[in-house]
Amino acid sequence: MHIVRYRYQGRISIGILEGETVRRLPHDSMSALLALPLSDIRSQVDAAPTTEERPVHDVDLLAPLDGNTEVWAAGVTYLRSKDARVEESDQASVYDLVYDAERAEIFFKSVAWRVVTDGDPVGIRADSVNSVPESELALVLNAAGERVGYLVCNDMSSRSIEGENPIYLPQAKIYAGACALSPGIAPAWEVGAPEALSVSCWVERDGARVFFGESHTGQIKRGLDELTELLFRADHFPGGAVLSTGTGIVPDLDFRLRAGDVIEIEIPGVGRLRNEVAVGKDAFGGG
Ligand code: DO4
Ligand code: MG
Repeated sequence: MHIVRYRYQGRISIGILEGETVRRLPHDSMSALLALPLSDIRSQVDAAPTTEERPVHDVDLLAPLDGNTEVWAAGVTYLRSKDARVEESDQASVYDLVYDAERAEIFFKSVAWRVVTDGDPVGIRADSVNSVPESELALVLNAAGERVGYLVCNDMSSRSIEGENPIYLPQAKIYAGACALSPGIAPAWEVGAPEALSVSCWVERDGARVFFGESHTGQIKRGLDELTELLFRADHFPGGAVLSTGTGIVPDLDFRLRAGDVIEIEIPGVGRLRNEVAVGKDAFGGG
């Protein structure tokens, strides 16, 4: 079962996708649902009415967020990510330090309207010479910071821009098509053990697989509750938040995404993303 946003005959709704059927929930938006306490969300999802049901192939599944729900991300939470930053950067010590520090790295990633989803293009910046996908488990948190569910996130990143100077991080991480989330939120009460999920990522170019990587959420250095507590420590999220937990898969430094590459990321039990790479902001709308 997944909680989804979808368009049917021009109207955007949120609902429950189960098997081949979408059932509409009585909420105007995902951000309105994420404003509620977890117990209310769970009882409304579990008791979704069957009065408005549609076959999933009759609807367009949309990016899962809207309104004031923000996307944040943690970084350098896996050894592979720390090693990859040390390799790409002239300022290697900041990554060694943050990997072991008490305070994790957390950065703003996207407003809801910039998020793309399965089947949409993902972007690389025209001024980036080395861009890669980052395959991540993302937490979906309500306004109270309770864990509602999980998504697959592709934290598209420019290694060359961040590698030049870590202070360029926002430019390496926030641009058109940089944040992809799988379309359905897998409810936390159905996923079971989020520390026991496998993550895989592959890239196809001209029909051939040019990259494959795997990781496991058990390899993460930080606790999921620790990352959530840090995000909520000093701010309010009235429409909830998505917190991507960092990547354990980084291609070797000589791998660079190109226009037309197709990236697939899968976390069994959570979701899947398949996106073609586009270069520059013109492939993406303005809102
Ligand atoms: O420090 C840069 C961010 C790293 C990141 O996004 C990750 O580890 O996933
Ligand atoms: Mg990342």
